[in-house]
Amino acid sequence: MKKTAVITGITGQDGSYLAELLLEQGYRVVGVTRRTSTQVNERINHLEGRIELVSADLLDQSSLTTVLRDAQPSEVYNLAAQSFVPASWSQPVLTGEFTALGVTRVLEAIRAVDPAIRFYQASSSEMFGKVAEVPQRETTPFYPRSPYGVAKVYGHWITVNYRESFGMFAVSGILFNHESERRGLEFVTRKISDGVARIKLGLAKELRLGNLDAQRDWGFAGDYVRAMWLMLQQAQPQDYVVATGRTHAVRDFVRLAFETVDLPWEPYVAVDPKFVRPAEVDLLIGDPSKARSKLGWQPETSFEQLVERMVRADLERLSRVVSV
Ligand code: NAP
Ligand code: G4F
Repeated sequence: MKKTAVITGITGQDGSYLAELLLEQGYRVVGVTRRTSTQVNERINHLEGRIELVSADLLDQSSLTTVLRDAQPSEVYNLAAQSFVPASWSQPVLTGEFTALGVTRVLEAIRAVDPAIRFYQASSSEMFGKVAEVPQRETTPFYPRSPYGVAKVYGHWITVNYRESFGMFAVSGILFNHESERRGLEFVTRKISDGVARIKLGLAKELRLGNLDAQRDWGFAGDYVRAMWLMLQQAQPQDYVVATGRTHAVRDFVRLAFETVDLPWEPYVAVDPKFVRPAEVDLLIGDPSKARSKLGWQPETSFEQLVERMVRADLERLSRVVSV
């Protein structure tokens, strides 16, 4: 019989890649969307007819319980969140409701419907914040630096707590930054790839950014959803760091992105204090050895390949707009 998986956040970057992976694995995929006045499902339009969409919200307990009661999944992937770090300073309470308490609501829905459902929580390297050790691993203490990071620490520990309190198969993937051509335009990598493509096509004259010195361990989202799935196929529920083990400064991403279109970066990039954060996470670099040894997971896309694929995808997309 086909396995059923429920994905919250299916309209997001990771939700779309995970849905593709689970369909390939033969799953029935039920995606949770929230009600909006206009339907913007651009990341999953190509999956129409192959996935089922149901309406629920992380703020609404009964809607989550109803979704699980109706869908009867064996696996739930909680990818939904307010995921943009700067927005967590302007909307800290909402971020706490979605990104922290929302996790408890999904866990409570599982407990009410079927505690045997396996649960994946999208934890984040933002939890390491002002890092206590380099590289960061599963045992590294958390020191979050934004309301988003604080909310993710709550989501992480409530997942551990439900595993220990109720014996649930509830795990967290502590994922380092992962990107793609489906990344939201407000995140730095996509802002750069989109900005570079616009400059190359004569649609923009400059790219305004914040802290160019911040370092991130960037991987490709398509590789990272495989780790999520593998975590739920294990005999024991455990948490894993998912990362490449390499780190690069924002400036390196910028330089490579401009190199892809044969332009120097310096004349086009301006630092704008508007994009500098009240508290920064300076350096993230993960140690993925546990994921490699226990899950057999490793990233397949290099940093250089990631930058190139994102810039080329934006060039292609914007060229189509220009030629219309
Ligand atoms: P994303 O593109 O921002 O997607 C977030 C998803 O959450 C969207 O589908 C959004 O729906 C949904 N959502 C937000 N609030 C909701 C609510 N109240 N009820 C129901 N759905 C709601 O994020 P992503 O990059 O795919 O990341 C997926 C998850 O991994 C997030 O939890 C993120 O915090 C975490 N994470 C991401 C990274 C990364 O580098 N990408 C790293 C570590 C952890 P709408 O389309 O309606 O807005
Ligand atoms: O792309 P970012 O906005 O991602 P950030 O803050 O690292 O968060 C992402 O990764 C987390 C995993 O560690 C996820 F949990 C989270 O949901 C999200 O997906 O910023 C990356 C770095 C920061 O240091 C920021 O200060 O880029 C720097 N940056 C410099 N200029 C900028 C900009 N970030 C943005 N968004 N926009 C800029 O203009």
